[in-house]
Amino acid sequence: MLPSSGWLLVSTDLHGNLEDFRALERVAEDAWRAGVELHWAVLGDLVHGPDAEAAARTPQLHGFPDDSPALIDALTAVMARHPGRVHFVLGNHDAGHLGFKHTGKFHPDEVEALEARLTVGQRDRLQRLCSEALLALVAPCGLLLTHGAPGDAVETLAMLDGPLPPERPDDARFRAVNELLWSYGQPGPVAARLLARVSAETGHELRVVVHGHDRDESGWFIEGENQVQPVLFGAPREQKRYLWVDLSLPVSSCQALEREALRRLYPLRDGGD
Ligand SMILES: [Mn+2]
Repeated sequence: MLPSSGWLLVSTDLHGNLEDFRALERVAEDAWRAGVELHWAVLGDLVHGPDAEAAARTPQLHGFPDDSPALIDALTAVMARHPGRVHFVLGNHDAGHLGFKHTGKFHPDEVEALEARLTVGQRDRLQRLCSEALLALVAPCGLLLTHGAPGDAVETLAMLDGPLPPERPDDARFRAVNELLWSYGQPGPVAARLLARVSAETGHELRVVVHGHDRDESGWFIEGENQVQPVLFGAPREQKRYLWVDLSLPVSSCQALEREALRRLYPLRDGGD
């Protein structure tokens, strides 16, 4: 649960992109230095970057080195410098390192491929990041923040609590956690039902799910009038976006969020946005 004052920086999938992480970190550090009460939500898929073939085939989208090991160190360091201000939400790629299904986007087994590159210290730090990660964050101004787009399987946020991965593959909690980690988007009415349930559970009127996991070359999309994604990974450099949200003002709609909170990670040179 985030506070109902201050500001919130929301960033989505990084997939080992250290340059994007450093750009976000500069935004956050500048704000903290200026005395802003800033929270930073990192919405998962920190690790697992492109292989050489993807970088060569689509350089605009994948032409960056896979700096996943350095990102593990960098996120750990910023969390230590600013206790309670940086919130890591687990992604399906990160979850592979906790014993969830291993992903195979850029390597046949990305969990094994990354762990083979890590020092003992980095392996420990990755374990700690993932085992202490959140599955969802609530902003009382009206946002539910997750990696994937949760739906009907997530009956309550409380049911997500407990050891990961869930032990019995047939139970409701297993379905809920995996739906939250792996879904690309929900039909509007499904997300509306979810938001209504979580609003009743938390006592805050939640209107929009902000998630990661997907990609879009325009750097931003709205689904079902109640789900949004600002995109970093999978958008060309000039379209990469993050959110900068005033936690004290109620969010009325996806469009209001777009108007008031959507920012480019690398501002255009002519100053236009
Ligand atoms: Mn993902």
